[in-house]
Formats: sequence, C-alpha cells, structure tokens
Amino acid sequence: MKFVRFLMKNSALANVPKHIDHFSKFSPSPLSMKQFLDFGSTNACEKTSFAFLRQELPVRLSNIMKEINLLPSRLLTTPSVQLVQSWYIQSLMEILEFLDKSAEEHKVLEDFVETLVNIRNRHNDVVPTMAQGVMEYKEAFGQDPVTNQNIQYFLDRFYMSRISIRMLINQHTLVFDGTTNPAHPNTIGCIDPHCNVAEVVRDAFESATMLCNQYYLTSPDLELQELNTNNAKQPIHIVYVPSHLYHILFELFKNAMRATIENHEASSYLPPIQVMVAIGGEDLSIKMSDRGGGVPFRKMEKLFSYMYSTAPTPQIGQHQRTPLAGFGYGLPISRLYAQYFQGDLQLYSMEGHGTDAVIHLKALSTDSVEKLPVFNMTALRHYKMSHEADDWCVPSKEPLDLAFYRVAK
Ligand code: W6P
Repeated sequence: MKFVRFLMKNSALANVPKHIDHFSKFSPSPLSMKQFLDFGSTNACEKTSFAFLRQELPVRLSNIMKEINLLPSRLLTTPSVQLVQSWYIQSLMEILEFLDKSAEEHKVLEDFVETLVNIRNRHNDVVPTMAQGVMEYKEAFGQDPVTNQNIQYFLDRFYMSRISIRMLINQHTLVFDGTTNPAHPNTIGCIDPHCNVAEVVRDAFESATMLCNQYYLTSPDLELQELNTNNAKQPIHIVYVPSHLYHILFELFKNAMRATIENHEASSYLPPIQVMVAIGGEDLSIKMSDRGGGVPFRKMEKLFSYMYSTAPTPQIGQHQRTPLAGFGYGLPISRLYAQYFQGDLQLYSMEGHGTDAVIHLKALSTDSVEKLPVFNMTALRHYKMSHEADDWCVPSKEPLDLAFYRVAK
C-alpha cells in the first residue's frame, strides 16, 4: 500500500511540468475591488469561488513557476530557491486534485478551504527564504549591476504574484468560514469598504512609536492633516485592504523615526513626522515627511534593491541591530503592496534636510484592479537578454592625461 502511494505520488510529480506548461498558457485574470466584494456579498456563492480558484490559482502559480525556471542556474540551484520551488510544486499538485471533484459536495468545498489554509502556511517563509538564496548567491558570486537588475525584475514579479495569490486565498477562506470578524464586522474578507485612512495612519504610527521608544527611549510626534477636496471635513475613506496599507505605513514610519532620531542625537528637540492625506477625483495620496537629514540621491535606488539591501541575518550572540534598521525587504515589498491595486510608493529626499515618502492609491474602487505579472514573450526576453556594454560613458575619477593630446611642435 505504501509502495502504491509512492508510485502515485511520483507519477503526479512527473506530470507537474505538463501542468505548468498547460496553465501558464493562460493569462492570470486580474480582479477588481468590486469583483472581490461581489464574492463576499450576501448572494456570495462558495461554489463559484471554488470553481474560479481551482482554475485561477494554478494559472497564477504556473505563470510564476515558469519564471522561477528561467532564473540563472547559479541562483536556481541554491538550497533556498530549491526549497521555495518545492513548495510551489507541492501546492500546485494539491489544488489540481480538485479539478475532477464536484462543487456540489459539501465535503469537497470543506476540503478545499483546508487545502488553501495549508498552502498559505506552507508559503509563510517564502520572503526570508528567497532572501537567504540571494545572500548565498552574493557570497559566492558577488554583486554587480546586471545581476542586481535581474534579481530586481524577478523578485518584484515573484512577490507581486505571491501577494495576489495570498489575497485570493485570504478572501476565500475568510468569506466562506461562515463567521464575521468581531473586531471588524463590516469587512468583507480582508477588504474594508469604508477604510478610514487616517485611522490606519494613527495605528501604524502607534506601533512604530512603541518599537522606537523601546530602542531609543524617545520618539518623534505625529502631525496628521486630512484634505478632503470632495467633501471637506469628512474623514477620508476608500475601499481597501487595511492590512496592506498598515504594512506600508508601518514600514515608512520606522524609517522616518529612525532617520529623525539619528539626525537629532545632539539636540533634545525631535521634529514631528508630518503626514498629509489628500483625496481628489482620481487619487488618494498620503505624504509622510521627516526631517531626518535625507539620503543622497545616488543611494535612493538602493533603498528598493533586493540585492543591495540583503544583509546577513545577525547570528545569536552577535551585536543585534535595532529592529528600526531600514535593512531587509520592507521598502520594496511596501511598494509592491501599493502597486498591487494600481497605486505606487515614491521617495523624494533632500540630503541635509529630510525625506518625503508618498503613497499614491486609487480613490475609486472601479480603478482598483489587481496588477499581476504575466509570463509571455516580453517576460521571456527579459530573462534571455544578453547584457551588452552600457551606452553611457563611465565617468572616470582619474585626471585626464593632457600629455596625450599635446600637438607636436
Ligand atoms: C529616510 C530614509 C527613508 C526611507 C523611507 C521613508 C522615510 C525615510 N527617511 O531618511
């Protein structure tokens, strides 16, 4: 019996490349906020959601698995990336099991939810595990601009895919577990149709303040201003995923607080962190300004780089960096959360003064549609691109040897 199971398991494994080829031929279907809310509305149908997900999840998984397979073998063969890849294969196989099952059977729907919860847990540590892979690569082969660019391209797409898959899983498991969240009775899954932006700003500020006080024994204040051009004096709200917004703001506050404190060590005054929330006909923007001395322009891109911001994790007994340190994947992943529903996150810094971080979100739920990577010829070209010499000169730091140009007399 054990042997039969072993054989079955391996034939399933052997067929995985065929399934990936099949499902990666479909483009992922981006959902709008409205479609997410419809799945969670009163006439929500678990059978419909089940039927959608057993097709869409394999499509999204297979699209990104195609790209994993195109990674340079020096990265693909690291133990960390191999482990992540095995999780994707396992999860794909588990969902495929449901393709020939009936949506009419209660037990099938129940098993499906359980499978999704298992998959979500299996993939919990994908981000630190991939970071480990990047570190292993860096230690073995060093870092250069071309590799940095390639890793950036892949990880942005890979993490965006992951955010979207977890969103689908969260919505299905939360909406169809039959209970409402007592703390947030009006949310539909993890979407709040009336997400109060200033409230999330204050929540994120409070959490960052606690961390900051723990390590620096002080923290800057918050000055929060709302500008509702649509409806003055009304609090600003949008249809959004509060946990995503919180994640972004918490990360930005940690950076702003650390910069503020480290830039004012000599004085007893800490300038407050100013946040402006503004909404217009199209955009909802949140600007966070610190007076933390800023970052030189040359280093701005590095703040979002997976390769340059992957620091070795401190070993036990080693001097512990403060958790407010800007290292890790906080900023690039925060930007992906902002971009996921067609927004963005941008940093503007003035060295010597401070930094503005601006989150742009869509004000209208009709504009909030998932932004998803698709595996196609364009993506393939990115991975197959041969890197030729740059078409801009490299500035030389050596003084020009004018003797070379001297005309013979
Ligand atoms: C800084 C660096 C930074 C990154 C992100 C947000 C705010 C800040 N402030 O100095």
